[in-house]
Amino acid sequence: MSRVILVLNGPNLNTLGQREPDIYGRTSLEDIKGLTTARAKTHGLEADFRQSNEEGELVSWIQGARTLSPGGAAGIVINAAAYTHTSVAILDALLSCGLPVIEVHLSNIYKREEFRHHSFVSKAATGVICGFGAQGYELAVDAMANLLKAKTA
Ligand code: CA2
Repeated sequence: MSRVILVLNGPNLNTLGQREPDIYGRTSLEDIKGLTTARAKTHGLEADFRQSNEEGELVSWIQGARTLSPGGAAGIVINAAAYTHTSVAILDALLSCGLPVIEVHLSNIYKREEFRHHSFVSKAATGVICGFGAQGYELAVDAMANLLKAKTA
């Protein structure tokens, strides 16, 4: 089985650490990439960490996950950011990708505005981690490693 986890990040997360630190913390996305990659390594996994501000690009990456070079991705961790609450296109791509999906959010979306309480992504996810800041990505990698272990056992 592939040892690659595709870690996808949606719009505006590239500016993380620069604004609204009370909500999103001071850690940059580059820092989170480092934490995620290191955590994946402890499980013998590789994190393919990406960010896009474009919905279509995220959809294309999800569509390509199974055929990702060299052996395809084993699972997807996704923080779709604002597209979480709006994108049927991302939901449809996740539903048809045939891979385990874990949804992650830095903030606790249920403590925030009502419009953030609904997630399209959740309908395709095995589980959701939110409210733990950057640590949520490490927790998501741990959870994915367990899912993949259970699959091969
Ligand atoms: O908590 C999360 O991880 C979110 O996915 C972040 C999204 C938000 O729309 C979701 O409701 C919850 C926003 C990402 C915006 O990123 C920023 C980066 C720096 C400063 C402000 C926002």
